[in-house]
Amino acid sequence: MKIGLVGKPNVGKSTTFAALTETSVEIANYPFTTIEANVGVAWLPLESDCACKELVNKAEDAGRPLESDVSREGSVCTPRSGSCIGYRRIVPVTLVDVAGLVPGAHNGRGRGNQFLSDLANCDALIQVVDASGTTDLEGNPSGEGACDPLEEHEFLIGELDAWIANILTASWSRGARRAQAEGQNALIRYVHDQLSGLGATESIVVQTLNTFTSDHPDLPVPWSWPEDTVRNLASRFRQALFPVHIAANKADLTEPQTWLSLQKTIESKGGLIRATSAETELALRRASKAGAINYRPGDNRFSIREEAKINDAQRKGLDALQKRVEILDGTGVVALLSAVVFNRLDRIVAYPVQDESKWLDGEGRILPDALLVKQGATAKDLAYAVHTDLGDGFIRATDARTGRVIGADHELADNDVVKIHAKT
Ligand SMILES: Nc1nc2c(ncn2[C@@H]2O[C@H](COP(=O)(O)OP(=O)(O)O)[C@@H](O)[C@H]2O)c(=O)[nH]1
Ligand SMILES: [Mg+2]
Repeated sequence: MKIGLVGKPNVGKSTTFAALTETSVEIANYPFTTIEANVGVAWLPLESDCACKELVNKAEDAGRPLESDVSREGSVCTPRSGSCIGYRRIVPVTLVDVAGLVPGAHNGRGRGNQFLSDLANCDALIQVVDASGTTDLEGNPSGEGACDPLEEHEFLIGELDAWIANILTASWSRGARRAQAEGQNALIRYVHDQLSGLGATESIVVQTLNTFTSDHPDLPVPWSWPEDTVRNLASRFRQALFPVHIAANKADLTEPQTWLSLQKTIESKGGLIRATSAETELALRRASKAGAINYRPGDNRFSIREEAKINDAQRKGLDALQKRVEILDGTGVVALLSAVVFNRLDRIVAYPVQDESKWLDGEGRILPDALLVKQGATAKDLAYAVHTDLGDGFIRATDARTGRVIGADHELADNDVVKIHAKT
């Protein structure tokens, strides 16, 4: 799972990245701070309680309660990566913070094609916009009303579409001529060759070409498509490859009506938009790390750990954060990422185990892995997600909750605990 943070310079992409990945990156109030893309891991809380809660309940019902460290707040699992406290299990999502996109990037302006290719293989993009509208399209601070968030979005979409169009048009006539000689499959092969570097699979290519031609029944044969038609097709590929959602950032500086028109546009295309304050999320994570507050990322509140230990200045700062969090109902940052992953990319969680009765792996770890898989994924897909060998050697699986045997094509449900039997 990989999500790209995109947008013009100076909107809060790096702040969002730093908050979500808890790593330090350069943040500054001028354009072009980020030169190389930052890549990191955001830990996202699952929507439902970790499956280890069931083990705890079962043991209790049987009169043999499980031991758990006080700091774990009941959790008994042993995650190989991430953590689980109070049954809130966190899973990794890769984030990419690319350099700000400036007008003309598809023609090589600014960092040009480099940052466009940083987006390759992202499952979705989150465009961070400056909802306060106080920076121009190039990211220069220029006072209120400098830029409309809708304009920011349309510019970004335009750059992405133009980028893909450039790739497709570069040798379209050659590819289409091959199709003239060899038929539709040659066209599919050509487009797939051109776009596979961006993460296009053959099935995406086939599907997108099919819907495009059936939506335009009057189109001539591909080898005589005018450039405009190829550009429209490129736009369809952009939508299929890079669905865009919006973080209306710096929401702490402004009112919701500033992004209302963008909201209508993005929602009409099935995208999500959330008001965010990356700066607030970053401050809360830092205060929490420093031991000043109790804050669980994604919560809409926090508490001061030890009132006696903070001075007047810190108290003032925390009061200001408290106000922001109340007005915005949280910082929006984790909520948006979570909605993108679970509601738009349709990820569910599955727990592969080796011991189906105790839910352990070979080394005695309890529910060691919580894997995000696509809704509709099968038992065999899960095997491949664990390891190629497990997928290749797949024999059957067991639903560890019911003990029932399930076949390769069995569709997984959210929170399934599964033992995979494979030839080794
Ligand atoms: N008020 C406010 N400022 C923010 C917020 N997020 C980022 N900023 C500020 O906006 C400026 C640009 O942030 P940065 O993350 O470097 O933007 P990038 O160029 O998009 O990566 C910095 O001065 C940040 O402190 C926010 O949510 N609210
Ligand atoms: Mg940056």
